[in-house]
Amino acid sequence: MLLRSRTASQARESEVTPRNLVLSRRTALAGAAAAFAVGGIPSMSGAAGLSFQTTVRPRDEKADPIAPMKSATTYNNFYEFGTDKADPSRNARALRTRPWQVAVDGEVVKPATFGIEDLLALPLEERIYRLRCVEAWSMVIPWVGFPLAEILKRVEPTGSARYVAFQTLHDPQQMPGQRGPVLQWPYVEGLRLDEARHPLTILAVGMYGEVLPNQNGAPIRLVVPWKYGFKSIKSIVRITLTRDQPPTAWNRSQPNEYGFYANVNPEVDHPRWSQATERRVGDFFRRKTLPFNGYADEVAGLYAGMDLGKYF
Ligand SMILES: Nc1nc2c(c(=O)[nH]1)N[C@H]1C(S)=C(S)[C@@H](COP(=O)(O)O)O[C@H]1N2
Ligand SMILES: [Mo]
Repeated sequence: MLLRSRTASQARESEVTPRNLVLSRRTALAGAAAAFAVGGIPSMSGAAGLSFQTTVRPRDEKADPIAPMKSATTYNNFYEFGTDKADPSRNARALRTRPWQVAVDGEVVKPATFGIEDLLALPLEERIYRLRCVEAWSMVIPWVGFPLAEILKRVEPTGSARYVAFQTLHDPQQMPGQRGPVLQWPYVEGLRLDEARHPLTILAVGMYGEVLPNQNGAPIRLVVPWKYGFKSIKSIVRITLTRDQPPTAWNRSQPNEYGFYANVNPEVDHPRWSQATERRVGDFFRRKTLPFNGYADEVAGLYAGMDLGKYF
């Protein structure tokens, strides 16, 4: 299968480990995720799990440990649930993630609406990626998901499709942040079609072997590891293939600070602070920020000939 061979070659420098993990998260029980429980380790009563076959770590980061799950689930940006880092873990608890559907439409031959159960039934992989926030902090997180390309293939983009637009749920009743004007709601994001099809671009449905916590974008969110974290839009309900570059939430709000591309670039500072270094959450010392967040070997070719100072 095409997807598998791509993953294998891309994993040249990687650690590829077959394994199954069992989840303990109680929220999984209510939903269809329970159907994918791995039989193996019935240690916790009612344990439900995501099963995945491979772990892919695109760069060698052996000296670069995975963030404690506690940090990744309590230090969040998800403005629909408040602007403080601690707000999403408190306020997203009640988000209803079942039933959930993702509509895929626009410049496609076969528009389709996927139930979250259909998406969880796709072959899942663990991807250990750095997430680098534009605020100059970062974490290494083990996501569980599948390549976005897998969905795009199914809907068959037309010859006119050049971009992919994403939209978060808009429900001010459930998302108190949407009752205020901090951003124009719903949160929207976009990628060029070749970026969206790149094998590093995934839709994540889990992290740390568990079903995605609400504060991290349950039940399904984008992860684009070579771009600033704001590109990795959470709690997605719509994916639209377009001819023209779609609007993005942060670009719409402060266009001189947040560009469409948002490739991690230590040489292009944010107008109000440097992007040359970053602080790994939990660390004391800062470290150098790497071009494309360390994934230049994989993705720099997508931007050959482009002035990345202009297209920031
Ligand atoms: N819908 C939505 N998606 C979002 C955000 C948001 O506020 N709303 N914040 C973004 C930002 S700025 C970052 S850094 C990452 C944080 O992801 P994490 O909380 O899982 O680490 O989510 C991104 N996705
Ligand atoms: Mo961010």
